[in-house]
Amino acid sequence: MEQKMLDALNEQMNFEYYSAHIYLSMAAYAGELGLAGFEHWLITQYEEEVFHAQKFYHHIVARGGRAVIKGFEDPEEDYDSLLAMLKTALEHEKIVTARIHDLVKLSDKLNDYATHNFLQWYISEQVEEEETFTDLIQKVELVKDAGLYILDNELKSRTFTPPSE
Ligand code: OFO
Repeated sequence: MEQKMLDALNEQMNFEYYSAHIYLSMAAYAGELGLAGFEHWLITQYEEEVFHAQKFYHHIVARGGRAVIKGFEDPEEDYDSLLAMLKTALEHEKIVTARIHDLVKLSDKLNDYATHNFLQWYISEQVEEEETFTDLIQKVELVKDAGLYILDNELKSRTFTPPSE
């Protein structure tokens, strides 16, 4: 494999591990909010990202390359809200999609058909990743409105009873 392709694949492998850390940090944030379901869901997302990274690792090794493990910057710890956190996740996935597309372009340019073929899985996966977060954001927004509706109805029943004196 050409060095340029190998470097780019290594970079993406490490970026996938970085994604894993971001989602684990998001899981911890959700857990702190008392949202055990979101925490669980995000830990599952963390596991998926580790899987994505490992697929890169195996492709690099299978092609005779050396997987180079790097560190990455600290993920964010806090968010303004659950919704803000999910929107950050969606933006992150859009970055990943663009990065995968750049890798595909590079594999085309270098006539690296094996890598081109390998990357097809990630193209489909990124469609799913963006769809998943878009759906979740929509659901949280709907539920939030429903919660407001319930609270609004509850407030309608407030009465004032003047103190008897
Ligand atoms: Fe690996 O797809 Fe999300 O980041």
